[in-house]
Amino acid sequence: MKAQGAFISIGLVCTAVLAMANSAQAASFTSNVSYTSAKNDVILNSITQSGKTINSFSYVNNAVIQYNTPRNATSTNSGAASTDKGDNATSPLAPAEDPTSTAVAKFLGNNNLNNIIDTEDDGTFTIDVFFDSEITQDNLGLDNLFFWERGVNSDLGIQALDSTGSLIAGSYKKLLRTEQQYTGFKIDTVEIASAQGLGSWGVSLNELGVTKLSGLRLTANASFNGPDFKVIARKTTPEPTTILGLGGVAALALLRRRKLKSA
Ligand SMILES: [Ca+2]
Ligand SMILES: [Ca+2]
Ligand SMILES: [Ca+2]
Ligand SMILES: [Ca+2]
Repeated sequence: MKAQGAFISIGLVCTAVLAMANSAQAASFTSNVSYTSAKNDVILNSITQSGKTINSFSYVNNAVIQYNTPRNATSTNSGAASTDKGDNATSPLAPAEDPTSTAVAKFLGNNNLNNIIDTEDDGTFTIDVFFDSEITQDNLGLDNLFFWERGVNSDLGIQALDSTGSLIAGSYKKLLRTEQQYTGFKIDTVEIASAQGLGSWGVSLNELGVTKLSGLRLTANASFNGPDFKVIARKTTPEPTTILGLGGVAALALLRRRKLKSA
């Protein structure tokens, strides 16, 4: 009787997983962080989405600034993308108003959500970023790309880059401020005087119409309201069908052992 119940619930889990895999539009996600204050390090430990928690990520490890509105010497709030951090947060380098490509990669390439790229409201940039491993489509039904945006008030353009660094045609998507989800916590960085809510977007490769990517072209112009962002990818794991298959075999073996015991 017990064994039968267990078998039924395993069946339900499998059905739910398949149903999730088939839904093209991914759901919202929860950022699980170590958080002490808006000005300190905000460390992303894991992400929970559709009841699954993932903690294996691919980080940005290379960036190429194609264009970044130059700074105007007479205004401190000029230029576009700059490196920024929580007022009391650690960072790989000191924040810079006119950062190098290396600095951009370093501020994006860790799990500290208080190390970000801040963009002036009317700035324009085109920055290519690359992940430390290739991101490929799987059928877990989870998003592949996770973005955060300080202020929940800006847009960000993204387009997939292949392994040679070339744009993948047709994969552009504009992430809208109105589609951000509030994470439930705020950050206060060097660039701003008081804490702002941190928003998030989850994006699947499906949504970009690609099966794999090595990086992203990130863009904004004056109408995007200066995105202040972080991007981290979910590390692609082995074929989920294999995992499900092995899980099924293990469950059957367990049932058989229980039956033998009770017999
Ligand atoms: Ca700035
Ligand atoms: Ca913003
Ligand atoms: Ca501040
Ligand atoms: Ca901004």
